[in-house]
Order: sequence, then C-alpha cells, then structure tokens
Amino acid sequence: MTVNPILPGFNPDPSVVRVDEVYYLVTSTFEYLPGMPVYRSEDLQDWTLVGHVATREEQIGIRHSPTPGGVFAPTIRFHDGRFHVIVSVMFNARGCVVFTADRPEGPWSDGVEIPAVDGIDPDLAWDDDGVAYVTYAVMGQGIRQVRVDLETGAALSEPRPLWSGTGLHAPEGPHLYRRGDDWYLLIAEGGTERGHTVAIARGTSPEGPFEGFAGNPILTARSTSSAVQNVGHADLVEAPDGGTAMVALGVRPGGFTRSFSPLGRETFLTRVEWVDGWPHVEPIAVAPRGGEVVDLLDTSVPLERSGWIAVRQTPSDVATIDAGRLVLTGHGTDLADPLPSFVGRRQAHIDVTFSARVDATGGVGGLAARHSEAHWFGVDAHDDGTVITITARAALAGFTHEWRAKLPSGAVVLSIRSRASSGELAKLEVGGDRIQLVAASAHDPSAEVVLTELDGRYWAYETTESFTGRVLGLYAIDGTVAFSNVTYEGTG
Ligand code: 6LW
Repeated sequence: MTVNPILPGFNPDPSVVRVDEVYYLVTSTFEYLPGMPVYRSEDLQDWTLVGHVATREEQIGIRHSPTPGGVFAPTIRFHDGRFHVIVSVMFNARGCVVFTADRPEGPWSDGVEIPAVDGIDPDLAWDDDGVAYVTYAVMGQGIRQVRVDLETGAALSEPRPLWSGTGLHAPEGPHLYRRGDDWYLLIAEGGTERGHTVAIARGTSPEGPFEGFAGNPILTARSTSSAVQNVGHADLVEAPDGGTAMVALGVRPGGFTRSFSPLGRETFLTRVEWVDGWPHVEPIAVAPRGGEVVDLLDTSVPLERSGWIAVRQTPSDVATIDAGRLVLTGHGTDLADPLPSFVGRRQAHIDVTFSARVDATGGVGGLAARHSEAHWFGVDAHDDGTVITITARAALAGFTHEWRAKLPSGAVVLSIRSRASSGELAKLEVGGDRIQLVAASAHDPSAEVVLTELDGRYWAYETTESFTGRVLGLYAIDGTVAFSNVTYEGTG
C-alpha cells in the first residue's frame, strides 16, 4: 500500500462497495451534518468526496440527539441498479434506516425505518432470490439477523441470533458476503478501543450456521507497538487486480506509550490473501500522504460540497457566504451549546496550522477545535473600534478556562497551531500534541501573541467522550463575524 490512512481524520466505521470499476465508501458522522460522506475512488488509494447520504436533517432526525449519538456505522451496498446505505441512528426516534439512490452523489431517499432492528451496525445482503438480510449487533446479545422487506421496512422473519463471535467483548460491525458457494460473516470484537479485533466465520447459507475460523482474529493491533492501534470494524471488497482488499478503522496515538489520538478514528486499507478458503490479512502499515496547504474557502460551491460540516444542522443553516467571506451569526452561545454557530473540517494531519482573517467589528468569533460539547478549544476576537479583545478558551470536561490579550483595532489573523510532541517530551510522556492559540494583527503578522499552549492529550479521541475526532472550524458567539483567508496547512 502506498498511502495509509486512505481517509485521514475523523472517518470511522468505513464501508465500501465496488460498482463496475469504481469504489464508493461511507463513514460514520454521529452528530454532524451533512451525514455519511460518500467518497469515490478508482484505485482504493485516492478518494474524492462526491456527496453525502444525509443532506437534510429530517433524514436522520438528529437535532435533539445527544453526543455521542447520531449516525453510527453505515453499510453501503449496490443491488438491482440502486445504491443502498443502511445505518442505525442512535439516541433518537429513527433507529435503523435504509436509504437508496440511483447515483452515489445523491439525491438519497428520505429513508425507510426498520423497527425490527433494535441494535447497531446494520449490514445488508441479498440471496439469489433477492431476499434482503439485515445483520446487526445488539450489545450483550451478539450478532443477530432478520429478513426485511426494504420497500416497507417490515420484518419478514423473527430476528434471531446468528453468531456470538469468538468470545471477546462486544461482537459488532458485521458484514455478510458470498464467495463461491460459501457465505462469510466478518465482525469486529473486543470493543472499538485498544482491544479491537476482526474475526470471521463461514457457513453455507446467509442464515448460517456459521463456524468461526481457527485463525481468528484475522486482524488486530492489540498488544503491539504498531503506529496504528484499535484496528477493527472492517469491510471487504474486490481489489482492482481481482484480489481482495480490506478497509478498517484505526487510530494513530502519539508518544512512547501510544495513548492519545488527536485525530480520532481514521480509515485504513490493507490486503487480504485467501488460503484454504480463509482470509489472511496483512497488518496495517502507516504511510501518511504528506503535507498540504489548502485554501478552505471555495465560495463557488455550497459549503457542504467542499467538506464543511456543522453540528446537528447543515453548514448552510449556520453560515452564509457574502462577498467571498464566510459569515456566522452568534446567539450568545459557545461550543458547549448543542446547536453552536460553528462550521468545521476534519483535522487530517497531526501537525497543523489552521488560520483565518477575522473581522470581529460586529461581534465575537474566531477559530475552534471541537470534539464534543464538553471538549473543545478556541481563540476569538471582538473589535470595539479602538482595541480588539482576544480570548482563548479551552473547555475540558465541561469546565472552561480563558486567557486574554489586546491588539489595536483592525483586521486580525487568528490561528490554531498543533504539533506532535517532540524531543524528550515525546520519549518520556504519553504522547499527544501541543496546541498554541495565536493572534496577530493582519498588518503585522510577525508581532503575534501566543495566548496559551495546551496539552493535546486532553483533546484526543481517548479523552473526549465522543466517537468523533478533532474538527477544526469557525465560530461566532455573539453578533456577526466574517472570515476570509481560511487556510489549513498540514504536515506529518
Ligand atoms: C460502532 C461500532 C464501533 O457502532 O464503534 O468501532 C461504534 N466500532 O461498531 C461507533 O462508531
């Protein structure tokens, strides 16, 4: 593999399908909208965002779902000329929903609810007669299955237990495949944290019985020094050369003890060889794509098309574009609010400088990194015409700390700079990154003020009570704030 992760940053629970020569992949989005990005690739390495399954809040109904609820682990499949995505939307009324589309770019349907599926991680497979099987996980009950009429969402059989896995904690993330005369049931086990593994079982019918492979787990990084940990929640697909490829989630924890992962769960790729009817999976290796400098404000397309996301609302519900600037209006709420005035992007590199020119003459706003309502940090400005008050804020488990500085009135450039711990720090401590919250007058960028330096271990996947990752973005607390020159410079 030349590049790994193939989808860096917050992109967990990958599911992939091949249609003719083209691959489409979806990932989980929890409380963010638009939900379930659809990525396209012809070689499994380079992926382009082509759309989202949930572009309208009503499709998933997450407006009142608490973090870490919302969109968990979708499966994408193609059947009878149509794309299907099945998903469980957690902590809200929708539950298990199946969406269809003629084109992967969408539009995707409003969705049909499947009330019989009362678990997570639904998979969709069809037998030769066109009968649809939904295979899913229920905590404490293992992998279960039900036959479903996808037009109405009605169950065509009683849900029943299918496989309890090899005995590890939390069997989940099932996918069912046909290969020759056999059916294979791929699952994740051990929990989505350090114990995560992938296991497989084989049977002669999609309804089982399934016999576990003696060589399970077929993939895991547990108890290894691998730079990618937590590997699991996998999906299989035919590779361009006719072999088999696997996508799986993993994290890249920093430091000697590999403990903290600022970016969250990312999507990785590896190869599979079949030996005597069982898959043998190459361990996942890290090969980052390298640095990039991106102007994030492409005002020629709607924000959601170029990768912007927002919390329980779409970016277009929250932000407007005016004369080439992105404009946010605050309502006296910060990022602790379930509906913040915030639009963001997935942080995809460990070393990042994220900056924007901020016009805060009409309000209070700036740049933030969000993990959840309780875990975020930011730096914002308010310009009263004489001075700009800069405030850095860091919310940790719901407690917010603040630092202040003053600059002369005028345009200001705010930045969030994160760097992997280096030198003795990286050797001795348990990793993570160092984050600076920075302000400078736009007329004199050299005279910058570093308001504070944070220890990124407290804003990592492992600490933030969310299933997401770090999302860098723009926010307004009060009034109207305009942003331009929004740039992302990532390395490492
Ligand atoms: C998902 C489960 C998991 O439903 O984490 O890693 C949960 N796997 O399968 C949320 O992403």
